[in-house]
Amino acid sequence: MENSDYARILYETADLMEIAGDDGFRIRSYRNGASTIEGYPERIADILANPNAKITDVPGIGKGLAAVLAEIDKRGSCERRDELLQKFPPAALDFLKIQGLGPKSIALLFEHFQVRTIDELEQLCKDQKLRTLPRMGAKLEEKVLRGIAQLREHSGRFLLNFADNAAREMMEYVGAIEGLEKIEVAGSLRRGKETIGDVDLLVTGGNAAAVLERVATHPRVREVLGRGVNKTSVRLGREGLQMDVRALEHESFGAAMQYFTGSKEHNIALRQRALRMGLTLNEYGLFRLDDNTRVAGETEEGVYKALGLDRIPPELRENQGEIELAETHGLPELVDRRDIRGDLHMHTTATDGRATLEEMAEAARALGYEYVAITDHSKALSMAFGLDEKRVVDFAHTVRKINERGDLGIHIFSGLECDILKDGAMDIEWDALAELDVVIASVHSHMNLEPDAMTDRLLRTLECPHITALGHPTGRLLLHRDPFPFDFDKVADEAVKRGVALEINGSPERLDLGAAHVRAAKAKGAKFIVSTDAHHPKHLENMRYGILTARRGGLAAADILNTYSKERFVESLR
Ligand code: DGT
Ligand code: CA
Ligand code: CA
Ligand code: ZN
Repeated sequence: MENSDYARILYETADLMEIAGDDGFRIRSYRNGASTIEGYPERIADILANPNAKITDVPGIGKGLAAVLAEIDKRGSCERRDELLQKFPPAALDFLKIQGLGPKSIALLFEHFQVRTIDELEQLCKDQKLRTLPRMGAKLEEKVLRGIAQLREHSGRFLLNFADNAAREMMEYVGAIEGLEKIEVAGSLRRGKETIGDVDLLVTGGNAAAVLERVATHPRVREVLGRGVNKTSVRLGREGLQMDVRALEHESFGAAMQYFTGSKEHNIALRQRALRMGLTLNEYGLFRLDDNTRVAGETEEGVYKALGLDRIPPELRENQGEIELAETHGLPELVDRRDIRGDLHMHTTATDGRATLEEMAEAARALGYEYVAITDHSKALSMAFGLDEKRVVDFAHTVRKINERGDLGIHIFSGLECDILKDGAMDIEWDALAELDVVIASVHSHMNLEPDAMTDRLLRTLECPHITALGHPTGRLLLHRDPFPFDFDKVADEAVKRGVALEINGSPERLDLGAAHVRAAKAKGAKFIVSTDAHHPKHLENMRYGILTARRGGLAAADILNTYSKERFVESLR
């Protein structure tokens, strides 16, 4: 079990306890414990397994939680969770995933209606029954209906990093087989889509039967869904991620990569193009219609070339004009991970990060970066012990000294992730912001304003002359919270006019901006930063997901400020 598994079970239990009306202090201790474990650098499973380590040495884990963690370690649940799952209908955990429906409302629902399933809850809303309960109204009914629709849309999809890690694990496991020539990721994961339905892997070389056999024996396999001569499908772990592994002949590997990378829409357009050229395209190759001769198939590039196209990067294969561009050699030169010279959004122990400035700097240096900006939270985030004006100014001063000493081997920019207040004002006085190199302005509260009010709020924010970038501009949390509604075009236009960059936040829970917004903003001439919002040194590696999103949005290195050299980046700051 990973730390995120322990954390999830603790959060769930806390939610169930809240529905049950348990003691608030106990609920908080579960949530605090979960939050600590989520960001804890060591594996909880290792600590529990090590007789010389004490789990109560982890901050926030007392004797009570220690016992709970040991139980979770043993059987994936704990006593209180089991009791409550007995007491409430099995769908209680799904109810908690409905946006806009908190534990208190769920408790009321269970008390007054015999709702057992999401379908029944949906019917209650449609029958306008929710509004008969205290503090519930027509608005909540609408919200719950929307929440249910979203839940259905989200169910069965996974975050990009989760699918990515599972794919890497399997590739390493299968890669050990002798004679294996290639094992590659295809499908939406290769296209870098923000959420993944299932993982598609393709292999060639070696003994196909042995490869497919080995897939089924991976320790995380929970269920073998299908087993054929060319394909094995498995379901992994308690989360149930599906993985399809296909074995192919060397000569058709390229065609199969093309076919199984998709997207479906891209493939349909490509097949139509083939037909117009007297060719037929399938997962085995590109063939002439008249005499069935093979024209291409061994490599993907060969398939595109035979269709009169430049090779289209997987991230652009969504049938959004990329085929036309490939025909006229007009595809953009997409940004590459190696173009990135620094990360401009990260937190430290000064607020809610888990590592010191020095540790973050060292990790960034190890990634080969020239510079980083340290951007801790501002005071509105009091839970995170956000910086006030005095601490902001002191911090700018400290960073100047650090750079003069120059002993960290990397340039530090003093920064701040400054909260945007409800009315659009900055959480920190402009004079203090002026001392900093990099200011990221972000919304962390009041996300349910009316769209017009939210637009006005962001337009007012952009009046501040010290902002470098708008942080995670739509506020979405993938599979969890939709973007807050506002007039994106208006805000992006204003950002362009004022020379404020837009962030592509590479945290896999966010990927915000998403590809469609990136594309639209680029068309307006916007500049971007791609950053990780790291709260731990290992999060710096999430740059990879930010880059995938930037590529899906069609960005080149020149569109992104943190591909610039330090000197040029400084010049670009207003
Ligand atoms: P996902 O798994 O929902 O995140 O998205 P994909 O794109 O990975 O979809 P998946 O796993 O169903 O199929 C993998 C690729 O296989 C897909 O991107 C394109 C290709 N493919 C699947 N079904 C069809 C089809 O009916 N027609 C065509 N042309 N291609 C298909
Ligand atoms: Ca897939
Ligand atoms: Ca699939
Ligand atoms: Zn933030």
